[in-house]
Amino acid sequence: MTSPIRTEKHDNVLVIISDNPPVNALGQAVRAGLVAGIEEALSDDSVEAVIIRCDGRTFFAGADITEFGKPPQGPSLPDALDRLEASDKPVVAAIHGTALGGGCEVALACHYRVAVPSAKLGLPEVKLGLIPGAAGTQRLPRLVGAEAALPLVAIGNPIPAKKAKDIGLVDELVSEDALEADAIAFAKSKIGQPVPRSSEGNANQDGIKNPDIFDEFRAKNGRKMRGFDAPNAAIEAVKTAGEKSYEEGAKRERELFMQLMTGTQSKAMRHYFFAERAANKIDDVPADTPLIDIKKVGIIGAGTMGGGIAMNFLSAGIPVTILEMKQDALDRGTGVMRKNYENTAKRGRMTDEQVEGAMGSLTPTLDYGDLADCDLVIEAVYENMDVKKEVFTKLDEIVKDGAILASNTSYLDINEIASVTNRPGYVIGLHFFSPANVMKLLEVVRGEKTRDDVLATSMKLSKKIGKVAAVSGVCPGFIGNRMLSKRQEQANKLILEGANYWDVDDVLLEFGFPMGPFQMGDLAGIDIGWHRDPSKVTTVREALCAVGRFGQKAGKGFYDYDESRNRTPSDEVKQIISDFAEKEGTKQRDISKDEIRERLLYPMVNEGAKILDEGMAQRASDIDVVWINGYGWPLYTGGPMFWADTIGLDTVVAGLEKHDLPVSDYLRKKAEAGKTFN
Ligand code: 3H9
Repeated sequence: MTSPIRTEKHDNVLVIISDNPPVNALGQAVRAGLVAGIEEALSDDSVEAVIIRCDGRTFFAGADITEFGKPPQGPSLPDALDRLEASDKPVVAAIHGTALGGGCEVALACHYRVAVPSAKLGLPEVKLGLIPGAAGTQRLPRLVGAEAALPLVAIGNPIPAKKAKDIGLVDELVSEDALEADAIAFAKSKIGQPVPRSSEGNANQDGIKNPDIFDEFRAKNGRKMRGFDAPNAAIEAVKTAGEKSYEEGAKRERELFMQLMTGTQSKAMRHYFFAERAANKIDDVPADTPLIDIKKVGIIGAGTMGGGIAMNFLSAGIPVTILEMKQDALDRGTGVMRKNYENTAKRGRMTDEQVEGAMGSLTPTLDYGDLADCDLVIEAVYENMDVKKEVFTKLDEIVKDGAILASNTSYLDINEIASVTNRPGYVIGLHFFSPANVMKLLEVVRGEKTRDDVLATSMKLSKKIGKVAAVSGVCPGFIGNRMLSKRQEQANKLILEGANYWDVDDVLLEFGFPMGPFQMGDLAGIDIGWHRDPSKVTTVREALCAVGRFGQKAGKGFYDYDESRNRTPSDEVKQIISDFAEKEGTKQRDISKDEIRERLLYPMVNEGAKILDEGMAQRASDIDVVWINGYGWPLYTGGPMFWADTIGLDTVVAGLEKHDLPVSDYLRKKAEAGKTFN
């Protein structure tokens, strides 16, 4: 097998080049090649400096994740990096693309780092439930200080090259189209000087002078880190860098790394990494399907949903024409969009020019005719089949042939909507989640007649607008809401049978969801869809509305709220629920948190199994992607199907049976055969 690493000599500089597509992951052959390259440089007296760079789209994007969990094959990355750093000849990392994880660590072990301005550097290991190796946790703080290292190591978001230069992670920004030449010139300028080794740096003194920075960091980022094991381990490792020698710190890092690597969280998060990428692929649509060029998008409806959807495209540089029925609704909608953008700018995440650029690409209109030349039109109008059919009939007449017509419906039948058009092949569901400019998930609903190119274009487009897409077949509620309805059904039953509604919420919070169903109800407004007749009470929600408990906006719903929106359980509501249960003839009893958890979550897994059995989801991991990105299922459990695999499908079946809940044949068969979903 040929090595992915080759060397080229330019005068007295040896350039070590990796060519390991697609992302130059640091698999065994690459690590071995790097060590061989450095040995070549050291054994050749005519070589006075070394460059490490990559061919293709990026510098090393990290360790090869597919090797995780398999028996290790030497040289290990830490060993290879120690060999690099030990060189007395200056070694320069020449960075383009994304230097991530082990890739960033290669750069840290080099004596110098130069990068093109478009490059990004980061240590995303925590997103895989891990911490970076010794280079990340021990070398980085010694190079840039503990305070600058903490967010990189414990939160894991990459930073642009310019920021990396500002904190001292990159030494020089070089020309975008002359990386190698500039790196060689830089390396030559360092020949003859003593090499700086980041393992010997002492910038980590800030953490020693002010040990509070670690607790302050924890307090500031507590919400983001809640439930995750890796960030705390990462903070500990960075702290150790200030307290112990490099060797001792590296040893502690290894212990923490191995604990995480063998734990369930990292397994789940690595599952998710590949799940997200698999979800973008459609089994029966060839990867080379020609795509439809989407240069202009039309949105119908400038309400919260339509406006949020439009912002996704505008932010990605795609012009949008947005249609409303009345001028005041149009003005209100576009006003909200501008305000959202301006708030983003205030938080420093957008420049004023970018705000004006995005809003400048928006064309508000009251005239359907203005949608004629759009390549994709998405309707986000009222959820009613007759209204949707009317809209699609009109769109079919007006919008040019070959354009995609999409519905943002969250549960209606896409095939029925498509049937009123003369182009059912061009009709698709694009189900965004609210707030649509923030939530990552896009459920792409494939109708019976949806063409391959329409589907492939939608998947590609989803990536362009920063969404994570998963394909669903046509069924009520698609993947996400269909499973949610099973959880909600049990939540409603549980509180009638005597469970405290706050226990129901707390069980989900403890499991790792950001919110429980009754908190969510209060946030959204309990009166949504209420018939406004206080004398007609057929549900608990109607009983609450009848006494003005409309939710957070009224200061009371399921919970009572103070001015800071802190919630307290309400005796009045508990009484309303028990009165309602009595009226319905439901006997109340004490219900444990274990029962609550099992009855909320197992029916979702069972519904997921049915979705798979019916072919409504391509694969179990797509269901995980939907629930993690659209409904806040905790990432560190890997999603509902992976979680069910982890606890055992036989446990799920036994739990469902214990509570007299239905078990699908598909789930039962898998459990009996000792199989898993993923
Ligand atoms: C680490 O480094 C631990 C060390 O510190 C420990 C030291 C002891 N390995 O995302 P894309 C595949 S942990 C294997 O669609 P993009 C990916 O599955 C690692 N495979 O492209 C996909 O395959 P396919 C820390 C990998 O342009 C293909 O490459 N590093 C890896 O949208 C294209 O990927 C990270 O966590 C990998 N490391 O984004 C970075 N990375 O075509 C992880 C990618 O078969 N990677 N693949 O579906 C990324 O964030 C993105 O892939 C990247 C490119 C931004 C690089």
